[in-house]
Amino acid sequence: MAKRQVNIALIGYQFMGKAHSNAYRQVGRFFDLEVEPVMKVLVGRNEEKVKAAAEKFGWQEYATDWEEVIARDDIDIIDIGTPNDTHALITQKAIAAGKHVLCEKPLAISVEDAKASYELAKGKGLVNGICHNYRFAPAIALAQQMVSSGKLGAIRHFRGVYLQDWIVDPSVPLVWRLDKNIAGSGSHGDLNAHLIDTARFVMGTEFSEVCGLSETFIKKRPLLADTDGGLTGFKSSDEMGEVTVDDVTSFLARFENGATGTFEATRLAPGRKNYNRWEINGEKGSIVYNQERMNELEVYVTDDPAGLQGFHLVQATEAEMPYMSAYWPVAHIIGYEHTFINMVKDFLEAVGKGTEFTPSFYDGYRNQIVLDAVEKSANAKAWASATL
Ligand code: SOE
Repeated sequence: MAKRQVNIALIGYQFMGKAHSNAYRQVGRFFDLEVEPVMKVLVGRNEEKVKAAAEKFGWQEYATDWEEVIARDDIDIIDIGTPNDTHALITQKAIAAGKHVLCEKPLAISVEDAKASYELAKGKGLVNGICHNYRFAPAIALAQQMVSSGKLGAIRHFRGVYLQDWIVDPSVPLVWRLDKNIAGSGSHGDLNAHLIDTARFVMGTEFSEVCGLSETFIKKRPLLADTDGGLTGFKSSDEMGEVTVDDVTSFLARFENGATGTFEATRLAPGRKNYNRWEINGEKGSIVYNQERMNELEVYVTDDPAGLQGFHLVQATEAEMPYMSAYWPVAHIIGYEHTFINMVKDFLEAVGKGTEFTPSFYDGYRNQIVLDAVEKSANAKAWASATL
């Protein structure tokens, strides 16, 4: 029997547009899906660039007006991969038009807007998702299974750093990720948001309070000569402008399950490229994950016999492990793009079955509450509540 076709419109064609396009193109080649995803239309502001991207990525059509695309009856899913300040508006219009929505992180750049998107989608029977793609790395999904099965006992510590260095050179211009009005915040929203999601996901608990510290070291940078949403190939002008976001944000946290946490995000850590590394310590063991070695987990369990105690490396590529049976034999490793393929697989499954997808808008809303509480705490130099 022919599968039900679901037509997708993707808004945004740069870094995330490329990652999501690749995911839709590949997903049905690895997973047996309930539905047949159709890459219907790619949307972007610049006609020449979006046309070229649509051809390159394999979309049937391209368009420049996202509101017109949302209004189309033949579109089932709106996928949003645009700069952060546009997420809430596009999400809310898409939900109001009865579309399933998969939105890149963040759900919005304020708690109020994130809450509005969450509340609008609630009870509508539409699948809503926020793209925290690292949840879909098999090693992280495996860590979550180990913790929820009780293998580590009660968790006491989450210790996460997310370090990059792509703006350490002060001549890197003011791309949108350095503009508070567009990005919402700097390293904090860009990188701590991922750690916050991972902590909630892996430990299955919520943040209760946080104490933050932020700094902007490079206060002025050249303006962009050409608009570009990517992470490389920028053109600078001779004029300088103000950096309005944090370069580094660190914070302490308490969780509802009694655990404590430390977090640090910066894009000024020379030599660290995409060093999303965290470890958790429980009563009976520890787990370490590093995105730069995403196919592995380091695991220590206290009940190993004396003489054999120590961290050991688990290949998170065995067929029994989350998502892996769709790919290659053990240790034939996967990469960054597979986190997106796994994510759209779960999303399409939810659309096909009429079930819920996680992380959902609720998770995006909770994430925004924590980000916001850290900023408030850093400004007030005091602890802040991170609960609903
Ligand atoms: C840039 O810092 C960036 O692409 C983030 O925007 C992503 O969310 C992160 O996954 C990788 O780094």
